[in-house]
Amino acid sequence: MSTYVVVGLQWGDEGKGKITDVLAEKSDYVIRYQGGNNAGHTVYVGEDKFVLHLLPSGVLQCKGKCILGNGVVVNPQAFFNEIEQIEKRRLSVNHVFISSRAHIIMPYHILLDTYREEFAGSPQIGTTKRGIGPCYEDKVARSGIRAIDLLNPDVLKAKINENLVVKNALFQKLFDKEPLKFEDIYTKYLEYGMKLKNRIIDSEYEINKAIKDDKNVLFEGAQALMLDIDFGTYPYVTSSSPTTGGSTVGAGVPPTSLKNLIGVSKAYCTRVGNGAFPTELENETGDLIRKIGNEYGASTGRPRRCGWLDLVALRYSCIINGITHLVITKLDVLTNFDKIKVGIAYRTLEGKVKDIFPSSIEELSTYEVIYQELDGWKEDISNVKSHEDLPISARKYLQFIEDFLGVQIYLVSVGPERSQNIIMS
Ligand code: 2SA
Ligand code: GDP
Ligand code: MG
Repeated sequence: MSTYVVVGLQWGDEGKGKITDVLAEKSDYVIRYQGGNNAGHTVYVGEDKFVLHLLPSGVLQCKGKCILGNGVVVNPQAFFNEIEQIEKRRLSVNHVFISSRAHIIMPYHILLDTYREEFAGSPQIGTTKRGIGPCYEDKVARSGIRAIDLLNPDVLKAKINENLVVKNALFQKLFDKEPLKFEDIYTKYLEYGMKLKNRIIDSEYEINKAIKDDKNVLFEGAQALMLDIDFGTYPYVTSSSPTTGGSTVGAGVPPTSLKNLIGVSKAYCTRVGNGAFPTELENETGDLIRKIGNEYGASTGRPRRCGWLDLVALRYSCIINGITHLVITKLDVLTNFDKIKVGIAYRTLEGKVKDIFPSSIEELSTYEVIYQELDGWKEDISNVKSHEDLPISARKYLQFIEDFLGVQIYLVSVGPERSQNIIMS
């Protein structure tokens, strides 16, 4: 019995949902600790496809409890929609809870996110327009509304009123939009509170007790390190900390309780939204990876930008996260390429070779990527179950990644289904 943290090591969509679902079978708790319904975590159960945005991806397999921790931002309507979807398929959702300290996404957050993306004076981040950034802004500004506030009509009334003074001024003066009406929001969110009443809990005590009692506790990250508010390609990032460390503040557990730090990376790279992507392939090869890998946003349907694996970025990500177990997904997508490239360093304008990921995306944009070319393979690997049965070139590809990063690969995923995995060593 132990603790597990699953995080994305690239720009998201590495297949964290699939891995979390697999690990959830043996978990007593599965806890989301940051982000909100901007996430899109896909889980296949046979032919049946589930895309989870807000609920932990362990919801289908975990027999214990699934919790949205204090670090998550919760859109109540999105929560009910997802609950309903799962209930329709005759699966239980009685084990899903929300931390009383989690912040609530309000209609003005979504509008602000949307208006800003369209406003010439703001950087075009390419957000999911789900109100994530503005909700975290209010949390830090200390004007946010938390799950517990939905259960107290007077507090809710006062907080909505205070917020509307500021938000409506902004909508009218800066964006030339109509103000929002207090009554509409208050009535709706009071109703949400009533419906959520039995699911809102002080989760921190329970999670810490579970860890002390030696239960299996799994923390599920959304997005990824390169989208992290501190360590990602700022400002083209999300507004939370999708690191392993983020789970301590996002679920209320001490750093000493974290044991198995599982980092998930695709065998290549993708990014959705704007911002730096050194190994991006804006050509036929990139289009081919998108087609074979079906690289489209799981929440918004946006086409994902595709490129070769960037080992400089991946090593940076493993260091910040302290990864103990590496998972490589979508290796099957690289089948049939004659040659596969991996980024191993950057060259500056002055011709200097760099092997660290820079803090300035302006500087990064002047770098040229130095690639190592490796042999591809032609054999279908989607049903391979053991490392020895992989083609020699695929094994060499994995070995190259392991050697470069100095982190052991623990699992290789060769297809979207639960069973399409190779456990290494
Ligand atoms: P936001 O909405 O404020 O979090 O957007 C800020 C940046 O973070 C990126 N982001 C994501 N990147 C990859 N996957 C995400 N989830 C969905 C998926 C995305 C989708 O699983 O496919 O459906 O489009 C996700 N969520 C946020 C976002 O693109 C911005 O670059
Ligand atoms: P997440 O956000 O990290 O959970 O990833 P997404 O669900 O957004 O995107 C990953 C996509 O790849 C999903 O459609 C998965 O079903 C799919 N997937 C996961 N692992 C594999 C794999 O090993 N091979 C293939 N071909 N698809 C995979
Ligand atoms: Mg995703």
